[in-house]
Amino acid sequence: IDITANINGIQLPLCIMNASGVLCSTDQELSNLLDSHSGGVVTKSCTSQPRKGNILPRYFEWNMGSINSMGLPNFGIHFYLGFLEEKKINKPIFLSISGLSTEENYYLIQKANQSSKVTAIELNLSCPNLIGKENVFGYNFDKISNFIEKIFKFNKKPLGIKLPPYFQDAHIKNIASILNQFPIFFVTCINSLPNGLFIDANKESVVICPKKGFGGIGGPIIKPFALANIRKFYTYLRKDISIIGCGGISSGKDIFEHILCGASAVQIGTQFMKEGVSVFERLKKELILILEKKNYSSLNNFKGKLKNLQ
Ligand code: RRO
Repeated sequence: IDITANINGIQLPLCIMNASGVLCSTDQELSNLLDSHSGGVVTKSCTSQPRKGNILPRYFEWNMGSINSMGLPNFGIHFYLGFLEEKKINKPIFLSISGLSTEENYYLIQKANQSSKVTAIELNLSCPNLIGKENVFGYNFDKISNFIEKIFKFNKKPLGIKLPPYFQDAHIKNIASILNQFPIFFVTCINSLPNGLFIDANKESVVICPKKGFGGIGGPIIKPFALANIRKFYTYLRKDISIIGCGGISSGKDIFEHILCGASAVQIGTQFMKEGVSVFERLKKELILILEKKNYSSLNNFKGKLKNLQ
């Protein structure tokens, strides 16, 4: 059974990889990912300079989900490019970048273009947790088109965009029609649901410190929103823009559902945080079992083929 993935020409040995942000910040974490079954490695979103991020505690998980307000802690782009330079690379590398301004993003993309170790850029337009920069850029419909046009005046690397969840059909149509005008390789959807609030009723308190407890929600409870966004983008995007599904995956069945909606590969966030690098091999086995039962020999047998009633 073939469960490799093809992201618009980028070949992943397995259609399952990590989601940016989770256990992909340090030398040790990235080395562990390179050594794991993960089909690719995406790095923690980086900025031009190192950042400490928000005050602790800034991550909390419960049975149905997770909440985070990390605030983009990272060692800066030069650390990530330096790490890749030193390592033997055995799978596709996605460098996630998340500049705090358009100018910073142009700089980061330029730097990424200079590294032969970066397979593709994942441009994060969906960070929800920046203090003093509350806006999620992916919701700024007016500015996105101009911004992306400028990027493709100089960018030569395969580039994809990490999107926030959208909640209106018209918004997805609008973003898709903008993205369809550019040579984008893939979109990754979705980032965490912004500005959620989890509380501890016993303590009568929030559970994370920054921003009075508000943060991005991930994990099982966001799966329906991830599936909806993947499905709509699959119908509105050009067929040569691949979709990487992210959101609420903790089993092989969840991966099957993402692919049915149109994902070509998937990323694991909250469940990777809970389980560590062994998650990739477990999910691979669970997905293979499902395909065996259904007599499918590759993802293309069912990718995007979700049925409607009647
Ligand atoms: O670092 C974060 O707070 C963070 C980022 Br950049 C992001 O894209 N998504 C998220 O849930 N947290």
